[in-house]
Amino acid sequence: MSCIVSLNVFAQNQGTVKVKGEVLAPLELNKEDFGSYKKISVKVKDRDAKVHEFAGVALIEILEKAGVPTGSKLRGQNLVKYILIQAADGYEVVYSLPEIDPEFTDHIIMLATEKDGQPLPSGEGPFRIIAPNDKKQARWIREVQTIRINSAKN
Ligand SMILES: Nc1nc2c(c(=O)[nH]1)N[C@H]1C(S)=C(S)[C@@H](COP(=O)(O)O)O[C@H]1N2
Ligand SMILES: [Mo]
Repeated sequence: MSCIVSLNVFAQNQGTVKVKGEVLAPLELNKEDFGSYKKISVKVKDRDAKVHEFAGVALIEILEKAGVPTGSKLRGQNLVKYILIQAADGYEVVYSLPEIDPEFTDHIIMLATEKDGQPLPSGEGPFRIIAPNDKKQARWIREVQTIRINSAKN
């Protein structure tokens, strides 16, 4: 039993999130890499109807480090780009770039790594999107593996 538990902890620590697609610098990040990011937190009601404090980094900061056009560059052709987020179980959700860009909105979309001071548990983490301003939690995607920038232009 203790063996299974420690294997599970090991698997969690190995978790990475990939940033790819139409980015200048593809990234593969683990929790330690987020040490150089600004840590943010938010208290918000989860689906269990209880308020939890989630901590992590802003999705926009990750995309900026990957060279995705944000702020003043987010215009013209760049406005048909979108963020496709894919999870370990095959679940996928989309956000648009202006939805997460601070020049367009004050809404924060977080890539959370902690809940109530603890790493996110297996099945939820190690990375989970928290979008406090989405009243419905369907885009609070758990077990995030890949953040892909695509263009909707055809
Ligand atoms: N990886 C992953 N994240 C997911 C889902 C999923 O199926 N897989 N379901 C979504 C939907 S539709 C909802 S309503 C909530 C459900 O959260 P809950 O299972 O904690 O109630 O998670 C969202 N995040
Ligand atoms: Mo849902």
